[in-house]
Amino acid sequence: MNVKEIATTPFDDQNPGTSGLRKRVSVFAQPNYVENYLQAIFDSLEDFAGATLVVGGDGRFYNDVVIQKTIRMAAANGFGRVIVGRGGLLSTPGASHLIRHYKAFGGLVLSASHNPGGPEGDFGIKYNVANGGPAPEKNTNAVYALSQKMSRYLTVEADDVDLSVLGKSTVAGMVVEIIDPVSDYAALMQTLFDFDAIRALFASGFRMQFDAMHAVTGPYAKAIIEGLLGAPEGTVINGVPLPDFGGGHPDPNLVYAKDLYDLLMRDDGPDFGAASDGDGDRNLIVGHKRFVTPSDSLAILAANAHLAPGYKNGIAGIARSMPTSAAADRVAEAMGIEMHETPTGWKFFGNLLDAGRVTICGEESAGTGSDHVREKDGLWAVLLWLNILAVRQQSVDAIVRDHWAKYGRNYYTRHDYDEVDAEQANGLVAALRQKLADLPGQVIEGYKVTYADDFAYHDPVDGSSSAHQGIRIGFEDGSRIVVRLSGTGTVGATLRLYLERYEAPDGDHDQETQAALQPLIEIVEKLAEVRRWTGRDAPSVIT
Ligand code: VG1
Ligand code: CO
Repeated sequence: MNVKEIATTPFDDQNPGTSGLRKRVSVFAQPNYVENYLQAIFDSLEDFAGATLVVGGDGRFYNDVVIQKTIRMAAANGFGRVIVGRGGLLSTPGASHLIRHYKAFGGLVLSASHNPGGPEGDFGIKYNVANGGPAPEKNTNAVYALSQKMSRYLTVEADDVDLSVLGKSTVAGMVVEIIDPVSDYAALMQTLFDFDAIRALFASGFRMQFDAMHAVTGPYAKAIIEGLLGAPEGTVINGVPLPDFGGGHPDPNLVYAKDLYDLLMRDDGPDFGAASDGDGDRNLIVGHKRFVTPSDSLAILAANAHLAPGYKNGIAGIARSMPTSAAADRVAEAMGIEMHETPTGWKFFGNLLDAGRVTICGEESAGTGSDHVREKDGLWAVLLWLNILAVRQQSVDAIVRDHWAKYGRNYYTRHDYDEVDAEQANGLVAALRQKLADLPGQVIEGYKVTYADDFAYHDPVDGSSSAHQGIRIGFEDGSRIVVRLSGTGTVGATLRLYLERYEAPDGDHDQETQAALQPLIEIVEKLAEVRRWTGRDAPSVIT
């Protein structure tokens, strides 16, 4: 093999955040930028000669360019085989499954998830390890350190591989295998869910709308929901992945999936609505006249998972990210199983899943998943909901209300302030941190503070620690305020405020969410002084 060693300059950039490196396409398109990052990843790995690497992305602009670079560099660095999804497409959970299924050394997932795509949009690169999950912090820190002192990268001279044709070819001696992105994933889903029961549900006239947002889940949802499960054609909309996601923002929330939400709120709307994000790891669940918050969805899925064949023996435990509401905690308590609170980002669930301590995990940001892969999985959540609906023969609204009547309701909202000046955002957090020690015991607007800290996580499996994961302020009645800065934004800083209030099983479950949380919205303004620090009157996005 004719390996070329090409001189380059250090990769002068910040430490990749919550999920790999995310930047504007214009940043990735700088000379040697992608090469430096990929080489830093490869240099951080050991003993992979001849091993398999899984590569694919959400189909956004620049996906194909980076895949061709990756293939040449993987060959030069000594991989034996690269598995690529046809058209360069792989959803994040799909890639996670392939890494596990084909016992690959790892994988590269090319996506900026829910961030907009296109020449003016964002791109991203994330490395996943052999268990199928995002590289843990010790690996990402090592990649970052190496990226700061790059002096060369390795590549080979070779033509582009035709990504549209299934089958095997070789690049400088390395096997390149183009596979159907959907089939292995669809087979896995059939081992977990009762496809016959869901098929019967659709056959009975149950109506659903799935919005793939012109992102990667289109082909998956069409093959599984309309194909295997027999839902009528047209159930999946925006099902063709486009490099710019059709100009949309592939974030399945109440702002960017508003059309779907509005449809479900109509008297004649369908029974069930769902959407997924750019790379297919998030999910939005809306029943007829009932939006399900991701935190509630996690709790409800955990409480009902045993209704699906893949979980019929029950679940070992639940994990949720720290800002996610405590709704799932009540389910774990009632079931007498382990409950874990981890920092934001899926990488923190990996050890717990590998150790068999938890089966279901979730985040307030519309991510839910289980031990079937090591990423959150949008379609998996949708299929589990469908399986539960098929067995219980109740509406989404009835299931949600039953849940609240049994466990109580955690009113929950997240307020995001996008593209805030980074200095102002850091100033706000630093000032709030200063106040924490004095808060416990204080009564603010009638709410008594029981604890206030900067969340630090101690991984019970490998003993590692992660500090400064967000500010938590807890109140006597179970209410909570969380303040943290995003690790996935690409412009300035994104400030996130998370507010939660608990209402007992026999309490009032019919309040409007923002109204129910108004006292906490006022308390967080008082403590964090968001208006003063950011100059903003209102959040950019409320979910
Ligand atoms: C956000 C979410 C977090 C999620 C992460 C990646 O991170 O809050 O829960 O794990 O995105 O999701 P942050 O640091 O911006 O709050 V995905 O679907 O964009 O890979
Ligand atoms: Co995503």
